[in-house]
Formats: sequence, C-alpha cells, structure tokens
Amino acid sequence: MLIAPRGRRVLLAASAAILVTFYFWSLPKDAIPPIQLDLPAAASFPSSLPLNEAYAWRTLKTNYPVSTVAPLPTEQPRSFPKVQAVFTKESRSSRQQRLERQKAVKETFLRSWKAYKEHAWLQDELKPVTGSSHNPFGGWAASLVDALDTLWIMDLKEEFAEAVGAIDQIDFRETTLDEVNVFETTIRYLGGFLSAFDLSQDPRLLQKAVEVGDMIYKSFDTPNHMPVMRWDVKAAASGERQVAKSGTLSAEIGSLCMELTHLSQISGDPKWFDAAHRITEALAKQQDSTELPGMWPLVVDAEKQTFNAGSTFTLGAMADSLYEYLPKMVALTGGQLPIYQKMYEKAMDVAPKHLFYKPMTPTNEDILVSTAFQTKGGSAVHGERDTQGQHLVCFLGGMLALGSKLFERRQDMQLAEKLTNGCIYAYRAFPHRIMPETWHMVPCEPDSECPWDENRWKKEVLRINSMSSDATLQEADAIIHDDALPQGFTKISDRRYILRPEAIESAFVLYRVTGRQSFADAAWDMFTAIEASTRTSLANTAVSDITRPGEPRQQDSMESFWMGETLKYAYLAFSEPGLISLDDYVFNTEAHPFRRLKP
Ligand code: DMJ
Repeated sequence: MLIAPRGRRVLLAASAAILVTFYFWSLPKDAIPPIQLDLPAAASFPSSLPLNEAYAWRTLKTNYPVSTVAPLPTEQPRSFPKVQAVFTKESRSSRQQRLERQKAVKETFLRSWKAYKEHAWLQDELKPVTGSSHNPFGGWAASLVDALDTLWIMDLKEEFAEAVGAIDQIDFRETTLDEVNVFETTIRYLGGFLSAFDLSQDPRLLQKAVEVGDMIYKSFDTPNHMPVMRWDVKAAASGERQVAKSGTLSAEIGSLCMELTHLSQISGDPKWFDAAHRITEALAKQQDSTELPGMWPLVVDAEKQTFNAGSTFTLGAMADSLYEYLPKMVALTGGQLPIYQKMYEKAMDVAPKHLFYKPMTPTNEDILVSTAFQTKGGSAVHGERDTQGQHLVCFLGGMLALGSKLFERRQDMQLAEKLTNGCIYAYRAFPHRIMPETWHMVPCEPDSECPWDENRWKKEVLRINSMSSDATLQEADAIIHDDALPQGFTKISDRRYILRPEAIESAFVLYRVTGRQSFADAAWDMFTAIEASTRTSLANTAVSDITRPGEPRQQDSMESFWMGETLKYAYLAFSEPGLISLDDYVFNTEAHPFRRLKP
C-alpha cells in the first residue's frame, strides 16, 4: 500500500520514537559512565557539582524550557530559638530503661531488614507473611532507600555499607509502572538519598539523588511548569508533550519543596529549587482568596494553576504535608525564604477555629481532634466541620510544636500537646491499644464543660450511622456492640492499621520539644502494642482490623515507611536527645532528616 508523504513522515517519526524509547528503556546499566563527584566538606554546600551530562533523564529534549531560573537565596541564614528542651541528667535506672527500649526497637528493625534482605532485596516491599515481594513504587528498591538513614542512625554501619553498595543497581530509566507518583518518588527516594548523604557524605548517594532528581525534574516540563503528579513516565521518556493535571492533591504538589530545595542546596544547581519555588509562589498568591482564606482546598487545578477553588479544607490526608513543609522549609533554609513563615502563620491562624474540636470522653480529657471543614455557598461562614479523626493527621502535634518553637507562637504549643494527647488517647481506647485509620467521635458543644453524656453519645451514633430520627437508644446499643465502638466513638470508617508512623512521630517530637517523659512512655506503649499485633514470622505486617479483640487479620503488606519512619521515630524517642537533634536537622514527611542551614 502506498503511503502518502505526510503519512510516511508520521510513520517514520513514530518508528523512530519507538526505537528511541526502546533504546532508552533498555540501556545497559554500565552504559552510564560513573560520575566523578568533587564533593564539598560536610559543613558547606558547593557552588557547582560535576554532573553526568549523559544521564538519560538529563539529555531528554525539554519541550517547554523555562525562560529564567530563580537562583537559590544568598541571604545569610539566621538563627532560630532552640527547638529541643534542655534535658537534665538522667538517673541510672531511667537510662537503663531507655537503652532497653532502644534495643528492643533496633531488634524489631533488624528482623524486618534481614527479612527484606533475604526475600525482597532491591524490590520495593517485602510481603511479610508470605515472604514474597512487590513493587508499587516503580521497582526502585523503595524499602532499601527509605531505610538507608535508619541504618545509619541505628549504627548499623555494615548493613548501611552493603545497602549503599547496592544502589548502583537501581535504574531510574526503567520501571514496572505505567504511572509514577511524583510525590511518593520525591519523599521516599529523593528524600532517602539526600538524608543518607547528609549523614554519611557518601558521594554515591548524591549521585543517585541527582539521577532521581533529574527524572522528577522532567515531570515539570509542562506549558506552565507545574508538575504532572500522577505521571505517565514512559510517555515523558519518549519525548511526548505533557500538561499538569486539573485534579491534583494539594499535599502532593505542595510538598516537593524540601527535597528539591535541598538537592539544589547540596548540588549547587538551582533548577530544582526554581521548579519547586514556582509552586510556592502560586500557592502564596492565592492563599487569601480561597473559600477559607489562609488555607488551600484539598484538590487544586495544576493545569490552570488554580489553587483557590474548592470547598474541602483539612490538615489531614491529601493536604497534610503541604502545611507540614511550611515551617520545615524555614528550618531547612535558615529563614532565607520568609514567604514560608508567612504562609504558615496565616494557615495556623485559621485552622484551629475551623478544624479542631474537643471530643466528649467519659473521663473529660483535655484533648483535641483535627478534622475536615466544608465551606458552603462559597464561604466559610455557613461551613460545616466534620467529625472524622485519622491516623494520618497525627503528624500535626509535632508540626505545631516545631512551628511554636521556631516562630515563638506560644499558643500553638498547647494545641500541639492536646492534639498529640488526642492521638495517644485514641491509641489507648482500642482493644489492641492501636488507633485505626479513621474514626469519629462526638464534638463537645463550644464553651461547655463537656461532661460525659451517655445519651448524647448514643444519639450521635444513630445520626452518623444514618438511622432514622425515631431510632431508639437500644438500636444505638446494638450498633455499639456490633461495631465494637469504644465509649465516645461513634463510627469506625476504616479499621486497618498499616504500620503508619504519625502518632509515634508526634510523641517523639513532643518528647524532644518538652523534655517530658510521658511522651517517650507513650511512644513505648505504641511501639509495644504495634509489635504485639503486627509481628509475623518474618517481620511486621499491616492488619485489616485493629478494632476488635482477637488476633488481627494479617494483610501481608509492609510499606517502606515502617523501616523508614515508624521505627526510626520510635528509636529516636529512646535515644540521647543529641542524636538527630531537632536543632540541627529537620525531617521531611517521610522521616528523612535533612541538615538545617545555620548562620
Ligand atoms: C508517609 O509516606 C508520609 O508521611 C506521607 O506524608 C503520608 N503518610 C505516609 C505514612 O503514613
């Protein structure tokens, strides 16, 4: 069949693209010459970094070049008030108890690490029941990369050396996925390499950080330079034009700044900082014009760069780390970018009033829960606060404690304690002493003493479970019984516990910030409860229902944050306070500590 000239050109171009793509994705690993890095001394960042210009993600043609690249700020970093409490000398017995606890966490970590090594080496995750593996994060060894800095911090230097020795087998030019999550790739992989580099100064880690950074940078190659967060990586690799997505989660697009800025700080190449800073500027510009001014909606439109249209507001799932990164960016950059403090203070001036509630409890606990807020008719005036609490939002106490110290917002310290105590309370309320993913409680009436009222609890159980208005309290009793609701809880919408870190994270931060032993004890209670309910013959697993007595059903899943976050925070809660001091380091949302820029 004759092919018309234009058709033939298209066909030729298509075949060429396929060939290039095939070549690109099948390049042997040793085709990339090793990078010779001329690394700086630990205390300073270099002004330039020799790079492997031949690296595939770097050599791809840019479809939408940026006209100017914002330079990294050059202002002298400033000092901030101390974040950590002054710890007094501990007694012999407390020291002994602390070290025993620390040892127990390390043993749990080592079991998981050894099982990963034996059954899932270089895969993303171990399946801790069957001893198999799977690759939901690209197949780039997510668990290994996420755990690198934990190995270093736990002084497992041999294991660390072995793991770093294996990273040259990770190839970001190949993947098992069609769609890559740019946020997860950034916080787990880029965050993991950067932190391990900060701690060890091993150049191979920086080389890897640059490789994954180059891949991530390609996701910003769109007409408005906003990233494609759920990314067709193969289309991008073949040179196809791409646009950012209209439905983008605010947490995903809003929390790339720490990792990309730190990569620029270390490498001296400002392109990553520039890419992230464009997002920050757009968020800052629209912060006051949302339906709840000061906060951003849960879902934003990255294609049109509209960050102020939407009616759901939360500090929890899907928005969380957008807020978390605001004070953390200030800590990371030594205050070189005051925009982050402004954004944070505006958001935290608004959030407590609309999102926090005190739940009614039988013991009238002075605790808080953070939930979501829904605006009505385009404004917050007739908006409605939800009642859902979540495990994911338990990071919040730690964030508020950090912000309170950095910016001398004394009122926030109380909120930080009450929110953290809310999470500790919820852990202790359930039979396995672990909080499930999501649940509901009864909010106290504003300005009331909030004494325990059994009937009010039961009526709320009926309401939230959509029972008819004439349903009886006996019917509420039946729901409470069937759904195994602890007193004060009205519904459990997601009964899983999937080895998440957030509650132990805030207990750790509050311990370091206040110096109060009760927070370290709470971290210990959480750790022992988790260990008891999730241990398998190999490692630890997510469980499908943590809310009923009896052995929880195992889900055969161990996400990389178990070794990357949960066990790291647990270990640090029982370490000398100088180990990864919050005055020297700031954690990304995947618990990877980055060195803070200091005067
Ligand atoms: C982690 O991957 C990160 O903390 C992220 O911000 C959300 N939560 C998970 C762990 O629960």
